[in-house]
Amino acid sequence: MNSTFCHARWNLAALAWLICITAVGRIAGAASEPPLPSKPNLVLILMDDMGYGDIGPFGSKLNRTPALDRMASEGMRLTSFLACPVCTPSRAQFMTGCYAKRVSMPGVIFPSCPTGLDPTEQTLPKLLKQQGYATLAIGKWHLGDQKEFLLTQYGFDHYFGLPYSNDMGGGEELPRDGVFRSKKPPLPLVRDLEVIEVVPSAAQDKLTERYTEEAVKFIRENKDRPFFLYLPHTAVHVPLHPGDKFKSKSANGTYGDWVEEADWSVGQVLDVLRELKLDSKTLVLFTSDNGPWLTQGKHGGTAGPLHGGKGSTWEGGVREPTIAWWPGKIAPGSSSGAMTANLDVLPTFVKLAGGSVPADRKIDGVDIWPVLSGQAKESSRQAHCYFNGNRLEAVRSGPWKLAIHPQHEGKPGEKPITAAMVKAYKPQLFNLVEDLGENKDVAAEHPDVVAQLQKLAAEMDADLGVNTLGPGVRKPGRVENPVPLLPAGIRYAPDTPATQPSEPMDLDKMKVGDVLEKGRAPQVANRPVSISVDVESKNPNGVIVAHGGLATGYALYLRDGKLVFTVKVDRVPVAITASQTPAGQFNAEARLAADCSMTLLINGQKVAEGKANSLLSVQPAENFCVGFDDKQPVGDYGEPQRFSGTIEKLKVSTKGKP
Ligand SMILES: [Ca+2]
Repeated sequence: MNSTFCHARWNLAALAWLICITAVGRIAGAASEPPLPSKPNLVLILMDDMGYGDIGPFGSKLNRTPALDRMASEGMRLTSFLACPVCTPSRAQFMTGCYAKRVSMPGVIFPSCPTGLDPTEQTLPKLLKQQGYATLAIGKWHLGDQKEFLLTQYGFDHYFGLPYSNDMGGGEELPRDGVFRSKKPPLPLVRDLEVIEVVPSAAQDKLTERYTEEAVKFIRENKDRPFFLYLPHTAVHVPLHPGDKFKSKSANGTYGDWVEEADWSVGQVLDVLRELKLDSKTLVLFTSDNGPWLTQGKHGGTAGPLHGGKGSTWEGGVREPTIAWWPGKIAPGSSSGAMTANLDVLPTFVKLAGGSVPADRKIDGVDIWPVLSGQAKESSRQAHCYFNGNRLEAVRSGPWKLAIHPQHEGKPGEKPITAAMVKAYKPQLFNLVEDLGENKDVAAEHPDVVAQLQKLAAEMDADLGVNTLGPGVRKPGRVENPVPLLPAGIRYAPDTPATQPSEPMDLDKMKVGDVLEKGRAPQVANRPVSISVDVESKNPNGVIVAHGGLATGYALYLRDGKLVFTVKVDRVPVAITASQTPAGQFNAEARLAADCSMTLLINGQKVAEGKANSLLSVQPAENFCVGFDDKQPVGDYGEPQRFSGTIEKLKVSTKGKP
């Protein structure tokens, strides 16, 4: 096929998309679909941080992946399977069939977090259990680490694994006095609801092998009944821990070693299915949760031909190396570029199991069995939304992807996106079929396509919100007093005590340009926060206090001569603005109360009020700054951002009133 023909063909495809966009275009010939074996076994193997270009079937020449090569030669490569930029939201989408924002799981959850996936959600394992499936999860969960949010609360009969990322633990060997003293609690290995071991660094080397043994054992034990195996590996997330048999064996360093061990693990699972003659009644889906962690250098993977990596809504951050395998049902050596996503796994698996998706709530994914079985060329889902946290950054339909917000690339040394960049941004349009690397913005050539995609973004705005939380967002689960997951009889004592958490802090010597680093800053997670300060500004714009950044934080500042207080949780800012702000010196007071109400006072008089979406769910990752914001902006500041004038008598309290 010559390139001119190829180009013409894709332009026709693009034209067809425009004609069809108002009709839901499923091409499946339902009448001719061959009958399915009743209740096939379902296996979902999920890698952590593996990139699009990290395995043989997706072009890797460095990592040897014979099991995945064979899996692809016996099954279907899905070349446009979309996940999320980071771990937690991706996992929420697999488990609920919904955009992570819809189920309030937009960002990464850290240990001892008070929130988790709402246990009343209709999850994939719950729906399969209703169809008589045995259900087991092995590996990384990352949808809440409190007992209320562990896996057996969501329809899994059993669970074995490290429930969050392998870089989130501290401490090494179990101390003799039973008290862990480290910056972070130790990594817990959990069976069902109990911590059965802690996982020091060396023990991580054995995780892939142990997970694999558990998986094979489960398949053998359930060979005579339908089962669902969810196997979200700890591999290949940094820190890298390949097993002894794989160390220093690959041509791609420690990262390649761990990819090759993961490939061995896939081979073990497929081999036991073949041995037990279950291959003809088992669908196995292999994929990853987000793109490669490019800032980790040689310890991160590669996105191959795609732009960007983990943390990004460029394709490299979200498009995953995906293979579907079911000998006899999925054509061997086949490939599909249909737009599919982790959202679609729940509807597809539940349908194959004989169930139906919940009718009492909105589910975003669709059944993609018509694509996997070769009955349809395209999915019946018209659009895909690329969220980064709670912010919608891009929308895709057919071959077209419209970026509506500046996108991080997830590369080392990248400069933060500023409010000025957001303001000046013009939407960029890419044809992903002609331009997989998203190199050429063709918005100017296709205003009609831009308008169609903007319409889809507007529809999503009315449902989940583009920057705010829309009416379609459901609440997360929440506990009052989160605790670290520890083995019985063990205590945890943080070795870096925070600055007095509940006392007013003596900050009144701080002046414009001063910074308190993260550990010394006011400890505000899940607490009310109040700021009082005397200010006199020479400019209509300027930051008074800023603490936090892209995801979580708060800021008090002047914008166009008016006092503004912003509280940002999970990337969604809520700002209240004083209608009038006096010239000369005045006292400004900003309060975020325990009930999430926000109040702004000038010289003791209330001048604005509102309601935040929640308290600050985690300690902000960036510094506490006076008179400027040193990194990612919390608020929508004007220019100049730096305060000019005097800032005096600053007080911050996390009790309520300063
Ligand atoms: Ca991940």
